[in-house]
Amino acid sequence: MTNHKIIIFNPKSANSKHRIPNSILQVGASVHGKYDYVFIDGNLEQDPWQTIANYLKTGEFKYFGSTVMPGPQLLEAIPFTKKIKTLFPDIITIWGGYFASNQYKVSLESGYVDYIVNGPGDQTFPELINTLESNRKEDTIHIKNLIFKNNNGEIIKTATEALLDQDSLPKFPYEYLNTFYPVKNYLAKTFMGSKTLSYHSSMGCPFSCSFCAVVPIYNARWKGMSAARIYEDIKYFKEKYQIDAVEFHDNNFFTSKKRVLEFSELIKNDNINYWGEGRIDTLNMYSDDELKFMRKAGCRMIFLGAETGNDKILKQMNKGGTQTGQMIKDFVLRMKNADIIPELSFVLGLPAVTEKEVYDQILWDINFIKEIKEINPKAEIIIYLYSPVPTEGSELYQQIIDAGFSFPSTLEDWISPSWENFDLRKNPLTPWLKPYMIDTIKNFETVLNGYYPTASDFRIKGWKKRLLQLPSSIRYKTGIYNYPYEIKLMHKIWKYRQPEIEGFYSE
Ligand code: B12
Ligand code: SF4
Repeated sequence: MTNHKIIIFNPKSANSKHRIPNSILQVGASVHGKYDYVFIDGNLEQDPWQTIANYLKTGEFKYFGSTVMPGPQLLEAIPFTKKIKTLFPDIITIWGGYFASNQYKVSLESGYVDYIVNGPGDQTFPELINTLESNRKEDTIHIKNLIFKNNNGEIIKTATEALLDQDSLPKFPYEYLNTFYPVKNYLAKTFMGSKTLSYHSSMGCPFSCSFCAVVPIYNARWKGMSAARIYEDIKYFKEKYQIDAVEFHDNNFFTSKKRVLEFSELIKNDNINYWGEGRIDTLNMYSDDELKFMRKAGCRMIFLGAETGNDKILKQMNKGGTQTGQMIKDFVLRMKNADIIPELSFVLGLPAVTEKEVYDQILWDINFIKEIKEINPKAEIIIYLYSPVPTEGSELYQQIIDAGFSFPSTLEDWISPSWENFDLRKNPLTPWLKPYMIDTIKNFETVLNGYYPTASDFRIKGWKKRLLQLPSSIRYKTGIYNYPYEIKLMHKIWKYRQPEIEGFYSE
């Protein structure tokens, strides 16, 4: 291979115990054997900028590709890409991932991001490199899933490619990744097992919830690998690295019941626990026996978007399907009987006509969460503050624009501390959500996490758990959530890990 080389970069996404970087592995797979490339994982580098600069100084590289999800990854993706354009202006910069695809305008307007891969890059990326390597820049317009600026400075969004048959995609270059970073270091000890693999087995989601970042990219499309193909990879990791747990990172792992049951059948004798994300109304169509069978096969916990117990708000969110508040309650009981832990995420702080309505709904959902805990105390609760995503054309998006919300107008603004908190859904900066409302939600969340510490942080048990529960139980039962400093202090001392921010606690 005599072509120019490519850097494929995964900006730092968590402070410790890192997961295998599937996004860049899949991008690497798309050019593997065709172009020379290197992986840089910001999670595992002491000084990732130095590593990037050292490669670029060789003069052998022409392309810098970075995956970019919102939140902490921006803290490296933005300044590094900017620096590359200043110090090495001939390098072509290419971004992909959820932030890049959803916030493509601000990314391209920065002047230092040349191309954005909009959604799957499996064909787009190699085609782009081919086109640029053969000096046919004018042909980029024919490459699907691409966004860039033309010579007149206009933003061009090319046609969307149909989702590819996932079994036909090349295998991930795990062995090649191993030459940069030992793959075994990515297999973490979690509450499910001593070596946990993160795996991604499908693209997109068949629904179109108006608050979800998957929708603008996939538009209700979903395609998954077959159970046999998933199992093949898991078998490889079991034989080579002795894994005993898998976390599926799919947006909607349980979309196809047939696939889930086939997979459970294949894995049932392997002693491997698994976790995945799904929808309540989809899983509610599984029978009790099927849920119990999945549990037997290793399914320990399922992440479910409950969002709210209020049917009217579920409609406002365009949740689709058939989910209702009553169904959430019924389903957590079925999960209790099947012995699978439901991990329910709620989205609080949606816009409403009056300030009072916004606050009343928050208090209503807090009560609903308490009802859920009564039905199934093992149910895990994840609370997000509603952060708008640009689902243009949706009623909810129009409502938030009308209420005075707008996204930052420069990439640099995205890394200001307040917008970083927006990404982490800690402070969404939405004009209708007042500081006292955020306090109520945050304080309730602290008390809830004190009274019911997540099972996924397996360090908080025994006396630690009892000590944490002592003040929390009084607060939880009396509804006095204000100033829960004693609980916060214990969380701080024991470095309590919220799974929604950094993934499950792992060692
Ligand atoms: C794993 C994961 C994490 C891990 C990261 C682990 C790691 N390895 O670094 C952790 C737990 C740290 C994490 C955290 C967060 N995450 Co996250 N995460 C994911 C998840 C579940 C999987 C990502 C993945 O590996 N996908 C598999 C790969 C193969 O798919 P892909 O990334 O889409 O890649 C394809 C294309 O996008 C494209 N592509 C991607 N990158 C690139 C780069 C180049 C150069 C090219 C050419 C193409 C390309 O080609 C790929 C192959 O086709 C996604 C959801 C999902 N299913 O993707 C959410 C997701 C990306 N996360 C999300 C969010 C919001 C967060 C948080 C901000 C949430 C929070 N409240 O705290 C935090 C903070 C982020 C941080 N710390 O940086 C959102 C983004 C939403 C949005 N508004 O854009 C998602 C979509 C989940 C969701 N549905 O809400 N996350
Ligand atoms: S079901 Fe989940 S992943 Fe699918 S659109 Fe709704 S929130 Fe997004």
